[in-house]
Amino acid sequence: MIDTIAMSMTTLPTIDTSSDRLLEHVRDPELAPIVEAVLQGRRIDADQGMTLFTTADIWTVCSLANLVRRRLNGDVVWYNVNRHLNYSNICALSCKFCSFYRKREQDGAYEYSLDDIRAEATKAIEAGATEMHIVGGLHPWLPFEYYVDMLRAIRETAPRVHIKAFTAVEVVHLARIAKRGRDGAEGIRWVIRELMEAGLGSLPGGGAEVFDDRVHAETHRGKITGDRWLDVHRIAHEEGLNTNATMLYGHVETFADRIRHMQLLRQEQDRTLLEWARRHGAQVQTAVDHEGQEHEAVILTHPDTAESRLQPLPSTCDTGYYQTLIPLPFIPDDSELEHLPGPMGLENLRTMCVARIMLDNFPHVKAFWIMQTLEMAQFMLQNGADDIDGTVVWYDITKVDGAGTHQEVTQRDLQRAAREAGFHPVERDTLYRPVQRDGREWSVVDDNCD
Ligand code: V47
Repeated sequence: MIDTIAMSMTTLPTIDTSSDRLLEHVRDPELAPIVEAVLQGRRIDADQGMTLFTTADIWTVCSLANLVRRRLNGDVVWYNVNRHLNYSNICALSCKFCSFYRKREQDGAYEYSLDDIRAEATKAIEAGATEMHIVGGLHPWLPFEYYVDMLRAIRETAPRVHIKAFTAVEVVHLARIAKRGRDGAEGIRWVIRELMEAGLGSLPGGGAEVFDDRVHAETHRGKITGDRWLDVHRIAHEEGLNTNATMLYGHVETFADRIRHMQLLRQEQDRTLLEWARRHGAQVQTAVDHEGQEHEAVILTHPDTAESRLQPLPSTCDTGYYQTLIPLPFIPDDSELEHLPGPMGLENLRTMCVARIMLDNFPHVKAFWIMQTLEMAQFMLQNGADDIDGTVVWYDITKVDGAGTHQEVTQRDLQRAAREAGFHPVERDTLYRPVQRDGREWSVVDDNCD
């Protein structure tokens, strides 16, 4: 098997992913129907997803992911100029995979004051950032007003910077501390509206972990369950916010759990796209899946090619949807699950590929370079991913290979990484609109939302 993989690696660049010639290179016969389905733009099911995880013919899996990636994003690699801000690591939860959280009395516990936050917003402007990505622990004592004031302070200091903030679990926590109910949808909706009023522009994808009750009980008991996470994002979409989704893999979950996670996200996105299509009078067709079951699918016609197939939404502003999936490899260091090995390179690559193939209705899949390393992210760009996140600067949640919290790359590094991988780098804003830049000055090319 090792020989086969080594051989395939040398032949990879010659595989023509744009036609049925891909079929000629398939070494595992079980993959043939999957290749046919993907070539024809048909959706694959859970069993087929499992085959992608278990086949020895990983290079066919890579080629398929590349095919889907190129259909959706051509030869573009998206990146942004952003700042991650982790406002506090004090957390009421003790998730076993997490090395970030501290209890208040513990060494290293911190929380940002509003002045600290203003200072971060000023630094973001000085660096020409278009986005601040803000998440933190579930702080037991900070009042709801702290979060609203945080957004307002950023809005005042850096009015043009998009605020992507608060994972679903933080949103539920805010509903609790604002005494808007523990679990009701109305409390969540109220919180999201208040935060939007104060400047919130989108929700990041964090905290999804793996949507499975066994994994929940074993690694992050006490955190919201997968159902609740999906509810929060559904409400955010209804309120017009775009969101992302993560999948934290490589710990105690199984391949089947990963596939189920992807299926749930795909199902949710279908629902959102359908809603959007109805609202916009887009074509909604009855499609037949591989088992002969009829279901409704949103068939959007590509404006340039007039080709009709399931398409991601254009970047409209009135309906929220999932923009990006970010597969996050579990990094064991300093966590309670430190005894686990964590996933390695090929496992990370394959998971990225399977995500790209399964989630045919997600416009983007991100190789978060902080967790994947920039070198591995380059390889992933050739195998499903179309985004590498941004310049980042400070990142507290995980550290790869002994890195400190200062983890920064320049725009030039990101552009070089994309070009070296054979792609055309395009700076984007948080909503994937291309950005034009002259040093610190920037503008959105197609700005029809503000
Ligand atoms: O929510 C925690 C995960 C997430 C570990 O939306 C860990 O664009 C690996 O959500 N090993 C935060 N992962 C990161 C995140 C994110 C990153 C980049 C872009 C976006 C986006 C979102 O990191 C947490 C948690 O799920 N995490 N501990 C760990 N030991």
